[in-house]
Amino acid sequence: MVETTYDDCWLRYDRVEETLRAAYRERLSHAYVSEGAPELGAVRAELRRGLEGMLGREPHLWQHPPRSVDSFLVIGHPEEMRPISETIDPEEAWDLADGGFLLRTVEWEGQECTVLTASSDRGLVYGTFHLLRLVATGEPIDDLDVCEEPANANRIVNHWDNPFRRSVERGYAGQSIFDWERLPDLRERYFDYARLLASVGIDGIVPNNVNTGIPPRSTANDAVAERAGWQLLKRENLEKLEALASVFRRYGIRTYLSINYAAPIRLGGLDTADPHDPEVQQWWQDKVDEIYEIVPDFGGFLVKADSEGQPGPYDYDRSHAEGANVLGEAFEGHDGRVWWRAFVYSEHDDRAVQAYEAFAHLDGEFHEKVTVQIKNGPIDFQQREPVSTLFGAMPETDLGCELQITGEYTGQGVHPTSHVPMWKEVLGFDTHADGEGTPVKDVLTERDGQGIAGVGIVGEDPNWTGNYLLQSNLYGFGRLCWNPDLSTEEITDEWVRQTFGHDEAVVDAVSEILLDSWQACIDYHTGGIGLMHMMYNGEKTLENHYDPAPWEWPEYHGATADGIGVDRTTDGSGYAAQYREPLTDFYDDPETCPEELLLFFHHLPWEYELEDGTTVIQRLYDDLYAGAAAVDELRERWLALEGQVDERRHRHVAERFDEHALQAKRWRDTLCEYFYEKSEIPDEHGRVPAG
Ligand code: GCW
Repeated sequence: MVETTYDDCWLRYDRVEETLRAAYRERLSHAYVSEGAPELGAVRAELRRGLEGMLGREPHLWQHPPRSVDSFLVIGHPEEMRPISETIDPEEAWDLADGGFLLRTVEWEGQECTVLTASSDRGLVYGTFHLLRLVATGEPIDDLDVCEEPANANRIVNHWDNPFRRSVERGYAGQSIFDWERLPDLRERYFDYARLLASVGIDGIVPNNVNTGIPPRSTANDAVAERAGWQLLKRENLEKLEALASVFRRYGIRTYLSINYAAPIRLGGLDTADPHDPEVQQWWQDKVDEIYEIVPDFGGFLVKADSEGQPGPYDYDRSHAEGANVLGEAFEGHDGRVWWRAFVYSEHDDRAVQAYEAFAHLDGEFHEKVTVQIKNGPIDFQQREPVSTLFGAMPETDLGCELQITGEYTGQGVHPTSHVPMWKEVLGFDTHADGEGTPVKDVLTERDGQGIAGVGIVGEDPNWTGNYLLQSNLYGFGRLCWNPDLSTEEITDEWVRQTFGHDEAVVDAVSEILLDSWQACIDYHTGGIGLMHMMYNGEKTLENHYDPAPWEWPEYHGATADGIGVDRTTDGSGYAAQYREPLTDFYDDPETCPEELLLFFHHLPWEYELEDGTTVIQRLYDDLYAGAAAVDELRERWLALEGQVDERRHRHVAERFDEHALQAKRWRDTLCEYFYEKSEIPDEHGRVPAG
């Protein structure tokens, strides 16, 4: 297991400045840590590694309270050890939500103790990472009184990794890290990935693609079928899954599986997968029981059904609720559940309305073991979308939100686009589900069966995420799931300091690059006022989604000789009518509809005047130019860091910026020329070539 060629990301544990070191050593050189659960092994190992790196020596680990020192760290459950039971009210600690922890400086028998306690083993893991983060970011730890609980009960990464083949759908960081061929043999990399996830509070992992019949759109042959994701439900593969689960379990992370709805036929030999068929019901029940015999803390199933060629209940004229509930029932009596995706669309004039049409009327009909997992927007992880209407439409259903950590539409590992500000916007959006003041983040945190899922970003690349700067999206995803009230600036600052150190010039420059990257990405990909989905699709087997091609999907931008945008108002496709009032009125009227979403909701004349007097066409030109210019500026800021950031990382990111700057101009020019062709209205500033 010798593999040390990949990056530590934000867990670098670089030596802290000398002036601060003594104070940390005083508190952390001696640690009395509970034993027992595997998570506590992870706690001890992380303390050794982190403190050795940051303070220059490993802590001394004690089996009892050390009496010869002034100060020590103590980690364990409430009531478990005297320095904890005699200083912390056990109720306070036992009452914490799963994963929550208390970190407090107390005095005990004349000694100063830093106490970390939690109601669960994973809480102790999170608390340990929190403490190490305080040291890494240079925060004082002399007088701690921290009480943290995760806002979202479930914080899951969904890998779109194709087992055995090791390709990653929408992955831009190399092959899948999961080597199913070799499992149950374990790789050091699994442990390090688990550390990265746990350090930001992620508690679940789905290691295989939701497209379980990969490649879904090509002809299946036997060799392909043998290596497809649906095969993971076979006993021999469940044993491999348990090996993987044993690693993640150590860090408090539960393992799930994406499953294929036709598994009773493909694996069970039945002639139907109809959810009303008693044999099908029995098959799922037996399968779930079998999984729990092998993986005792199994998290559950993730299901893509009746979407993009995957089988589902529609094959039997059953609804999504009927389809999901047969699986939900199989989880009764087990501590796991079903995450049923609402990503469905078909031939229809406006794809945006479809998920709502398929799901909203089923509110209240889903089994209590089912969560409906909704993408943040109604289209598909675009650079900016309105927030999905479903979040405000299903109060009786456990809802989960699906975000994309990987950058399918935001530069594919080349452009360092931070998704954190986008996610903040989504989570803060007021659905009005329960009157004014019902933001998405509150809709997701009402019950234990809810939470946030993020489509994974890591691969075999030494930098994990295809671009060093994009590690910040994995970091930010976890931090926001844990606490959606953290600001983009706070999260960015934490990440930069742990990843690049504390040199203020570097911290400022890297932070500014990340903070400005999303707006730039929107501007050069869309023109900033609500257009989207103008990318190239390419050959059916090699969907590119990276290059500009506005002519490929005209229905998404609606450009004609008379204007641009798509009428999704109540009188148009009706998407706006799916919101709660007053949102419907707000979006229906172009005067109140926010400019950044204007052309998503309205088809407007090219010379429609915006608030500042600019016309729609001129604004598109201007924003496309501004976006490409902003990328040049981001690139300059990065280049200026030469010599201040280590050569390897500097060069790697600089190379990607070269490509980024070119690609932003390609988008700008392609879209400008296309809009000119349609509108025949020249750019006031003469930048767009006429014809
Ligand atoms: O965004 C689209 C992607 C597909 C993906 C699908 C989904 C996993 O282009 O690659 O398939 O969404 O979310 O199911």
